[in-house]
Amino acid sequence: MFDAFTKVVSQADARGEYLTDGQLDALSAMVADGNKRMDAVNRITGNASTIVASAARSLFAEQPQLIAPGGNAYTSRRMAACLRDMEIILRYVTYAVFTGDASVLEDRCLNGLRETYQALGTPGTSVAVGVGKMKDAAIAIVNDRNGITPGDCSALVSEIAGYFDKAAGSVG
Ligand code: PEB
Repeated sequence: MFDAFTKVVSQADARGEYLTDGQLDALSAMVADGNKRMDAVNRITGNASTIVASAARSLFAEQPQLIAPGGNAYTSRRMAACLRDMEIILRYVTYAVFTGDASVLEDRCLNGLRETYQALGTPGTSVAVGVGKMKDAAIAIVNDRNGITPGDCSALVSEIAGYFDKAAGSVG
């Protein structure tokens, strides 16, 4: 598991080289914008159950077969497993946003997840749609201009979007 700092150190060490100016500049910019990153993590974490619930509601409205008898989220046991899975994925996305690196998400959550869903007979494409809906909800919350000092968060938001896309792409 890497963060943005240990990732570049590991890459540099593999080549036996010092950090480059470009790497130092990129990490320095990340530190300078650290408050935005922490605010984003805080907002997503603080609204996690709303993000999961609204994404799940919208997924089931679009794909009602999931909650119909015989569906993959039918009976409260499977529904609970589904909501839990979405919450787990969202939690790992917040770790990736915090560390500025996808490796924690990849290693501890996404690695083998497609195969797990195949073995369970759970439609990964539907999970991917749910993750996409969490992405939209999370980004709307991060981009909310209320109660903050407004600034340019476009780079951070596209980084966050990338983590959700990575999660969706690895199951769908
Ligand atoms: C992954 N999900 C399920 C299981 C596992 C995971 C390992 C099997 C064991 C169990 O039921 O608990 N666990 C989960 C995860 C990590 C982990 C992400 C990462 C670290 O450790 N059903 C739907 C939707 C979708 C869904 C499409 C969006 O209709 C999910 C939610 N996951 C779902 C369901 C089950 C499941 C298990 C329904 C139960 C499947 C079953 O028992 O039939």
